[in-house]
Amino acid sequence: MNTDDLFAALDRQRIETPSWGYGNSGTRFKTFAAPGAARDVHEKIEDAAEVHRLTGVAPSVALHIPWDEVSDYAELRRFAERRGVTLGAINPNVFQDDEYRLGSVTHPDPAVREKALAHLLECVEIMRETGSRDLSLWFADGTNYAGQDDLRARKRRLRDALRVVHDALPDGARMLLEYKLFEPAFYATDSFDWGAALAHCVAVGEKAQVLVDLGHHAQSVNIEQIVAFLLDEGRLGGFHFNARRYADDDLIVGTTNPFELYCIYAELVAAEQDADDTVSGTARNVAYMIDQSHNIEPKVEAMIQSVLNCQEAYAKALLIDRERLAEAQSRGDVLEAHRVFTDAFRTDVRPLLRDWRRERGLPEEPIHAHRASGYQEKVARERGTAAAGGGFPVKR
Ligand code: PSV
Ligand code: MN
Repeated sequence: MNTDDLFAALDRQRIETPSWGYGNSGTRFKTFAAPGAARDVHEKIEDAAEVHRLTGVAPSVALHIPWDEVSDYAELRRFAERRGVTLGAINPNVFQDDEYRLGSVTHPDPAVREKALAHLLECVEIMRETGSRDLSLWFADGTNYAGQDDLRARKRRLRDALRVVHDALPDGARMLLEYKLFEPAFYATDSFDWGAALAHCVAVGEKAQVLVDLGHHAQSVNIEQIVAFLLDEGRLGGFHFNARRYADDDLIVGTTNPFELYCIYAELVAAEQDADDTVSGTARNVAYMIDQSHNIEPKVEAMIQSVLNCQEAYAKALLIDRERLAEAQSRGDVLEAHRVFTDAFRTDVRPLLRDWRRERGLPEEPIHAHRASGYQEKVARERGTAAAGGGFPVKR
């Protein structure tokens, strides 16, 4: 790919950041209070705008409802737009209320299912006001013990709810169904893997697509193959980027396994260039989102780093010599194909990205620029240190 095409592709790249990555968050052991951490949705949007100002590729911020609940979403939208960002995916929350102890839309009690469904539909209404295209659905629903509930009944309850939500979506909107192997349910999670999520999406309709969260698989699962499969089916809707070493660690994307991130982007780039319109159209419409919680690291800097890691992985994937790769593959030349594929991964794209940024009036080194800007010190001064929750009950 020549530099012009490469830069044009980099211009099109978008990475959405999550409102919840800017506030205090923690583990079940402790939430540390970070000076300057965003205390409400307005401050989260300001932080997201700062990440976009420095990187140029993070123009939207995802909301989690009710964490980011406001009385006037149209006003929130204007607030965001005045700061140069838009409101992105709406993430309903059907996992925090006491009623959801045995599940939300798959709960054995129809009254609880109705409550959960009402919240999902409320989020569809919010999408209309925020101008959001995507509803990201994640269900903590599941069981902890064999025999606890009827697995097929739970599958059907989930399907019924998804169908209602699907049919309520405005034109042009989508619902993205996330899956997760385990946690918080430890015996059986109702939306447990990509295949089940795909089956639900195909059954409920065209506006339903699968969302891949990098932290939601068993160890050593080949995520890029899942990505390739879903793209080819026209059903890959979005990503939740993060890094994991053990489970759903929600660390900074591209840190523990940069090669995996590269392989994923390699599939996405290949699909973008596919001759089949459904495949290329699907690839071009993927919602790239970060889903991380920053527990010990400075939050805005962590988000900038995350965005840059995605940008680097994408730039490398764009550099793959596709012709040479196809040639080697068709000759059955195993190692030449692997070399061509990994050559791009080994390329240092940082000088190229510095050029791309300079040409666009962005700081060549966004992390340095952020550190030099005094933003962190300013928000620490203005916002102070918000009290943070404690995790487990304190031992006496
Ligand atoms: C669940 O682990 C998840 O990945 C879902 O996307 C949630 O909405 C998000 O994390 C934040 O809790
Ligand atoms: Mn997620």
